[in-house]
Amino acid sequence: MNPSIPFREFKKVLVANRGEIAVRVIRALREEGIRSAVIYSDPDRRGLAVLLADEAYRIGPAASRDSYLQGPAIVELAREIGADAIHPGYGFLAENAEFSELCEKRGVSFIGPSSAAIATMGSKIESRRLIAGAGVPVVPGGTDALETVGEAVAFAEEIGYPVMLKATAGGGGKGMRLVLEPDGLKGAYRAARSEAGASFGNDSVYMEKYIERPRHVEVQILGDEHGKVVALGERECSLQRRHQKVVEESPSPVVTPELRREMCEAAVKAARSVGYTNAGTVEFLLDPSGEFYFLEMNTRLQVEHPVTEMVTGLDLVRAQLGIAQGRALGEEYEALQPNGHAIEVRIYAEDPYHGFVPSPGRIERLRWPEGPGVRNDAGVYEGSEVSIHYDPMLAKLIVWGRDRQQAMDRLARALAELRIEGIHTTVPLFRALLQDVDFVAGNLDIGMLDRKLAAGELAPERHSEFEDLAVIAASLEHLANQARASGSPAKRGGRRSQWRHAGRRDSLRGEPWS
Ligand code: MV4
Repeated sequence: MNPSIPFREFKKVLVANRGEIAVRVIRALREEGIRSAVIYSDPDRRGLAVLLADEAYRIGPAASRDSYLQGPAIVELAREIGADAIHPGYGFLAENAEFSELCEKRGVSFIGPSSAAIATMGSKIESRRLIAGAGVPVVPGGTDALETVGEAVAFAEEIGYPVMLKATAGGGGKGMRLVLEPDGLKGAYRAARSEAGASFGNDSVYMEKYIERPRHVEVQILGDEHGKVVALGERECSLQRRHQKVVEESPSPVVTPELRREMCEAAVKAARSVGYTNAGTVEFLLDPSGEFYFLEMNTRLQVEHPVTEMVTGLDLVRAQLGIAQGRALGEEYEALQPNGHAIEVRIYAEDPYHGFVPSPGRIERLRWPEGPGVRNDAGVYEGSEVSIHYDPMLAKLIVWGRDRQQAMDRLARALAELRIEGIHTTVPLFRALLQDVDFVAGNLDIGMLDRKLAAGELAPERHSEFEDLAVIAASLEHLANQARASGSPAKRGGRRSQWRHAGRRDSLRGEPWS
């Protein structure tokens, strides 16, 4: 321990988030013996996080900008209630350098990296420069903004088509344009600049060589305030729909121990280059030839952190709390090799077979899967109202197995147990994915899900043919009975269909509510 870094014991922490991640943090706080407080907006008053926290405070109406994004009000609330620290979760204020700075100024610990690290990683060209300088491979391309179309044309000639234009303030695909040929460059340059300006209030763009059919592989890192940085292995997040992750797993089906060592080393170098502390993720594109390139760094705890927890046995929120209190990372964080395999599916309140339209409403019936190797991180319960105001992710279902095959088998079993009624969810899509040869074989890339959906693959599993047969048989018998009844009044009402129960889903498939 570095004695110049004071140990700050947290007695109470304010969770500045909602849904499953607020619940996740509250659980860690209780395990650590730290009092939890949570903020909530009007529609979240009966949220699971409010039920589980020791204290809950209304922060405002539904709209995020009037509630969960009210940085100064949240910091003042933390002071009023005597919270030592704020955990921002992910989204909302988690990667807002101004907010983390305000926390520190007002004497409330921000459970995350320094505001300087957040700001540096928020600039794509600044982070590229710094990280390339640290000897980490970055996607080939520029590290300067392209001020004119002429500069863009000249640079594309230099690096060769196809190229990608990206917003320097970007991330998440906004202000990004793929340009396959010289013809498309001028239009794409203008479009990228105007979209970047509208999205980030900063219209500067730069250019990279386009990497074809890559995988998205990211490395979890932790840094303490004593200069130690560790990498906890990778997550494969290639199954995405329009930049929205859908399935994640660890380890990646294609990362060998040697590649893991290289990627982890690169991630540690990237984190060190900004003096990174707390939990973070270094994202890479892994091309089909096995080359990897730094893409960006996420300066927060990520949605998919549980797959890393399942294969390392660590508790990442506990680690975050320890780091923020000034503790040094112990030996348990070193030289980790993944134990077994974990897969996470994100359950969204969206209809995957109607363009993923949001599906708000009341969860009328809910049965979570349980049993060996199953973890469920949910923000809802039976009776919850799913509102349209926030991210539609309801829960994450995470399974662990000795190897990828057992994890897949457990995922199939868990999905068979799972029932959510009252709203549409992405659950049927996962059942279909488990029938997909490419998914099962781990043949993934970042465009795969969109291609398969566009091609009409991954259609919903048809319900059992037995059910159809039972319905047909029952109808025939009903008609026969009617015919008999009208022919001879003595028999009327005398017979009941033997098919009455056979058509019920529960008699065939174990469904409890038919
Ligand atoms: C790329 C790329 C291919 N080549 N850059 C998308 C989000 C943004 N943060 C970076 N993205 C990409 N950058 C080069 N030079 C492909 C993507 C990309 C992607 C990356 C990660 C995960 C999913 C993705 C889906 C589409 C495109």
